[in-house]
Amino acid sequence: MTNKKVIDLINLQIQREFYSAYLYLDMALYYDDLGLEGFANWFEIQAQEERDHAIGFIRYLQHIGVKPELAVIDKPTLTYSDPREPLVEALKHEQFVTKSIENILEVAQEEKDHLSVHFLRWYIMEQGEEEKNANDNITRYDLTKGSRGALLRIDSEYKQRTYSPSFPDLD
Ligand code: OFO
Repeated sequence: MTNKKVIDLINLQIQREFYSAYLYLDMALYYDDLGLEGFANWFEIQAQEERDHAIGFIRYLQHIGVKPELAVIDKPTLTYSDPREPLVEALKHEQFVTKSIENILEVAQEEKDHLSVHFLRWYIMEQGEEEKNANDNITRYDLTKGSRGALLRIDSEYKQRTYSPSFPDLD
């Protein structure tokens, strides 16, 4: 059966996923301001995916008959001095989120909350992909070695990224 400790952690995770969306939207605004519309697009779509992750947790609580609790979302306060910095901060943030979800999974395992354990596996896999993407973004940026032309080529590629819903399956 589902368990109060797990439910509290999921409510906290809802807030963290919405904060992720807010953080990535802030990064999108930073890039847009620099004229790097492709990077802005990439992060705006990432923000949409993070919102989906929050909604995924909300739907799960509803699925088990629990009313989700929405908390205050902090204002993103990071400032950046060059276009590489948001990429590094995004990777650090994903590593933080991975640890947060792993913690929920571990508590669910300890509490023998098998339904939550099963549900959370989707998020563990998703985090693996998100950390890889964040790492790849840094690697690709570093390959430009300061060439504006190379940066603009990546930017136009990132402009092609399109949104596809990112929800766990509840059926
Ligand atoms: Fe919600 O996956 Fe990133 O943080």
